[in-house]
Amino acid sequence: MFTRAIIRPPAANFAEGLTTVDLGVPDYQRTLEQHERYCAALEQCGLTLTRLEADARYPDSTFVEDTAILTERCAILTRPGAESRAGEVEAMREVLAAFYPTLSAIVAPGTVDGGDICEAGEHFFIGLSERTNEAGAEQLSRLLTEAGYTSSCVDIRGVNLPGLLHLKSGLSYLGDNRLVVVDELAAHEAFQGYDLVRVLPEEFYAANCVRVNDTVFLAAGYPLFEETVRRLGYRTIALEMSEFRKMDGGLSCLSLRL
Ligand code: CIR
Repeated sequence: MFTRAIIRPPAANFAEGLTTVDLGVPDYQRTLEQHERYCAALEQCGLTLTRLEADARYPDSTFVEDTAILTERCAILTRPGAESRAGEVEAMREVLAAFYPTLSAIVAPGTVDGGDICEAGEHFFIGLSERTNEAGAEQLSRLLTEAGYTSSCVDIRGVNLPGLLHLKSGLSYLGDNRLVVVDELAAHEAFQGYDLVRVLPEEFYAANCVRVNDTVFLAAGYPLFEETVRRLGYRTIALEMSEFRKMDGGLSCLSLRL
């Protein structure tokens, strides 16, 4: 059960962040509205929010998930793979110190973005990507092992799917041994033994969804996927994500849940 989430609203220069997709410039007002609805949905699920100040020094800093990996037993500060985001971690250190007695950290030459780390109960999938390198994955794997978890790597660097910035852009864990996965990743050996919920190619953005206690948050506008999740018995909340998508962001990256 999550009881809390950490969020940071987008700053006025949000549109100056990094992106690999060509979907236009986000509208700031709409971005704020979408973010506020996301926060309201978290509160509706019973979570208490730690609302950080918008930070214009880092236009991507609303994507707080990339700065840390939070588990029931440990918290690990990342070392983001994009230089423009490196400074985001320091601020998160202070915030997390209030909730965790000790914090571990990924160190150079390792890089890890939280968006590449998919928790699946006692197991963690670690994406190797443009942001998360082998050294970072090894450090993280060791820290997770020390905490009693297992992990495996999934290399997405050769996968040809525009918008697949992080592993979790194409993979989510619903609980109940169920993984949501895009076609391009479905055959990976790491996912054997799980029930796979496939996302159709035309709806691939929907693969980044988040189970928040008894509810699955999903991106609005992907009706087939939403229907699939409902039929599996989950309550759903569909959230408009158009402005975050323009900056390669998904639902999971807008909060750190604990
Ligand atoms: C970036 O390129 O770092 C941001 N524009 C998007 C980060 C999205 N984070 C995530 O999916 N975990």
